[in-house]
Amino acid sequence: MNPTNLRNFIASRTGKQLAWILIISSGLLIAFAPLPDFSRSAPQTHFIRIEANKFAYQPAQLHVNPGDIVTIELASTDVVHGLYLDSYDLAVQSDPGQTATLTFIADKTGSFRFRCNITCGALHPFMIGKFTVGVNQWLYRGWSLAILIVFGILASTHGWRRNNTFNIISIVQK
Ligand SMILES: [Cu+2]
Repeated sequence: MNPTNLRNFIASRTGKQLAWILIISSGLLIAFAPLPDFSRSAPQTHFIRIEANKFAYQPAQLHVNPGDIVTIELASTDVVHGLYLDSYDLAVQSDPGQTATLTFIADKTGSFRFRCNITCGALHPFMIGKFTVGVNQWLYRGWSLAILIVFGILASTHGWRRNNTFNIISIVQK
């Protein structure tokens, strides 16, 4: 579309129509545009100490980038606990007051459960954590879309006329 056509197209719309076109196209952009790949940076080394006691891990949420080298140091503070990482099929176990380490490359992306694999008491099945590899794209996209929706609702309830502060037509025509 050349500049004259674009100008005619814009002039033939009302401010409100333009606002919706703008909002809908931003929405599509947020939902489908590729995000920069943060994981391309050089692999990092993580040393993560996880304390295990009945019936929780501390921390219970881990996040690394794909390709990172991860060492988990499991430290049990009460009874024997284990840590089994789903999908990676890796396990480590630590005796009371002792530590045990597990080193691996985070070469599978996604969110994986880790769980205690040593029966340690009544609530043992609930002793779980989450290991995430990679950028959680949907989190960013979800938040951006939510903000856009609020913006859209505000725009439609307050009206969006040619003389408003948000005067897209005069901005474009200048
Ligand atoms: Cu356990």
